[in-house]
Amino acid sequence: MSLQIDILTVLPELLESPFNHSILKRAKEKGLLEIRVHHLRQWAVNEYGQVDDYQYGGGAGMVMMAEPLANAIEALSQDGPFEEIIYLTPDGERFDQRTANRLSLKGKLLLICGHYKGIDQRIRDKYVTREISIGDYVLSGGELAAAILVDAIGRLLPGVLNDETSALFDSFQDNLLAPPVYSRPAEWRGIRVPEILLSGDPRKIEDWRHEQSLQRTRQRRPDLLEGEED
Ligand code: 6GU
Repeated sequence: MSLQIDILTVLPELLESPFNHSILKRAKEKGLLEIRVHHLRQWAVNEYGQVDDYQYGGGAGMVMMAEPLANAIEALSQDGPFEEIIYLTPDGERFDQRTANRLSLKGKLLLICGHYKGIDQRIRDKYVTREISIGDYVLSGGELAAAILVDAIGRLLPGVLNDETSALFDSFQDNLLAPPVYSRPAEWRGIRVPEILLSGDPRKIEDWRHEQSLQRTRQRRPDLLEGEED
């Protein structure tokens, strides 16, 4: 199983480097993940490279025009249809681990990065299958949000993570935050690592970690436990 992600943007420079490091770099090298960034200007309607225009009804801010987006979507669909066409926008559904898990099971995705006042509503109605926001704040464009989606989804692809980095131990994978972690030395500036972690007793350690996770989640994110606390 591998995943191809096409990204449509007016700022391809912003997406040049985020996928060339660490886990995502390895995913690409292993052939599990392919990312293709496309400049929307290739599908501009005139020789000036125009892809945006004033909005009907008046008001400040430009709108990304329907025609370049439609041409881009249709051209990029030539070598096989997209399973999801995702528009990144602050008025989309909030991105979470569950959505990341689901999208990691797909084979071909298109991400459309919005800019200015967003994209012409007719493109949303005709092509977009899903609208996603990464949180309740406004970014100046969808590119950084797209990078976050690709990272969260790409690391979940089977074969990307090894046992040590396994997603099974992530915060959120079981609706709990991760427990605290420690490395050497056992005593640093007079502060000791919790003794249980030095005990060598895997069951006790697992219980302790689970308890710490629960405690952290109750304190910081009680919303995650709603309807789950036993
Ligand atoms: Cl996906 N785009 C923009 N422009 N702002 C955001 C967002 C997306 N998610 C949260 N804020």
